[in-house]
Amino acid sequence: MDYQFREGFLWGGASSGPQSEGGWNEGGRVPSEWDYWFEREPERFFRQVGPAVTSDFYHKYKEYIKKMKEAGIKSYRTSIQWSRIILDCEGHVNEEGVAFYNKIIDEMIKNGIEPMMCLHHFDLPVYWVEKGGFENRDTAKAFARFASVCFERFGDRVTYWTTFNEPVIIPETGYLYQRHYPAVCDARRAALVGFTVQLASSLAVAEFKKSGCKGKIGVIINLTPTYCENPDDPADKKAADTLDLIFNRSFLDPSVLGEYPRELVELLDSEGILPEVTEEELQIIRENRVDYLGVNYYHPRRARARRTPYEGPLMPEKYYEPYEFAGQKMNTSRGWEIYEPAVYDIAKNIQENYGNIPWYMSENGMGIQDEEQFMDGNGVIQDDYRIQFIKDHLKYLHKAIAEGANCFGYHLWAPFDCWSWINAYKNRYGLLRVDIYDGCKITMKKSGSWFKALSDRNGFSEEEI
Ligand code: BGP
Repeated sequence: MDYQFREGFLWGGASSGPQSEGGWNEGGRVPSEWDYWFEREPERFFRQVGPAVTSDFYHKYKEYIKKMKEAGIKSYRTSIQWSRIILDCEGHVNEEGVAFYNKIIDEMIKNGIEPMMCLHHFDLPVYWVEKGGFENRDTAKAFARFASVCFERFGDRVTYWTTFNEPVIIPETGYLYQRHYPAVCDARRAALVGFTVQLASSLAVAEFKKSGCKGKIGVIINLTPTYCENPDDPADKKAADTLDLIFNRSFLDPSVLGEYPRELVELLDSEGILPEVTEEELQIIRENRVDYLGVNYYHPRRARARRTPYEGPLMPEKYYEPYEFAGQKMNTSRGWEIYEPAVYDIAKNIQENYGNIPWYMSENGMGIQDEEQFMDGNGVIQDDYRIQFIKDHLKYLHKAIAEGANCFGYHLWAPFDCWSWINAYKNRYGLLRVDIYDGCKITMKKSGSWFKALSDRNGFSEEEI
């Protein structure tokens, strides 16, 4: 075996409640921001496919869990939808929602799959959206109460918890780039939302510590390394460092170190958008650091100093411009660069600057448009490109681990095709194909069989595919 990983390495996959379950108005669930937004602006969603059914995991969870096992998934991260568990701002618990997550957790365990549960995957219940979402500190406190209900009800069987998935996406795409609700561009509101989300995460960590649960609490951060065009040019370097502050360190530092980077505070202050915070809130963040990290990685960011003055509303673009270079490898379906060495750079950064905290790769994957073009005569998607993508990233992870990186697992996004927010089913990521026009029929792709061999043997050889 050329690339052998240690015994017990977590091979698995990730999805989320809103992207997989469907059953949007069943079992007492109340609407989330996605149901609300789709009802108002369906044209924003690819082919107007909304969140009501997604991959129908709500009804077909037994079949999905069985097929995931067949594809070598030994741990599965999904999210508990707040809108399934808590009915209103007063915090009334929906017992039918609790029963649903009890069923899926038990089914995973029965099939030898470790359940890893995340508490927020971009899915705020409407009753909090209407109260200002994460611009309102009450939303943060309510999130912590929801978290404590989950620890109490499921904490006897779930070892790995995470507060938020990609917390930076909430201010970034909802309040700057307009790809999530409320789709506004307002840096002041984005900064406030960013702080409140961090506070919510830290408050949930505090609840976990109080709960006496035996597991671990973490957060999932999308670490997107920024590479600058000319590292010897101080202006280019500064552009990259500024993006690192905004997109990575804004949640990584408070979550792991308990402190915001001084340079980030100065930057927000110089723009006049530093949120007002209390000493008590900063203390909550200081005292409630995570036990471990999930790291999502898809693509790097390329930045250099601006060649032209920036005009427009305050955005990260004020501080940089992107660049492309000859030979840049792209996943043209998704429009994302593929750059595997970043996995090694991320691992080194955690090892050297974040106390080598335990972490796992919680998302990595390749979304392909019109994937049926790769279906063979037997109905099997021949996704050699996905196998190659996984192998090429694992090689760098393997190298980092050999040098001491504290990484304990690799999760693919996603075990089965799922709904991708406004992109709906445009890009397919799964080891298992889901035919959304045929009752969500599930079939194994070539990558599913390959992943099973990878997970069984804890590694792979270079030449095999
Ligand atoms: C991550 C999210 C996932 C998933 C994935 C793939 O950022 O955590 O929810 O959607 O990206 O990206 P996309 O769905 O935009 O193609």
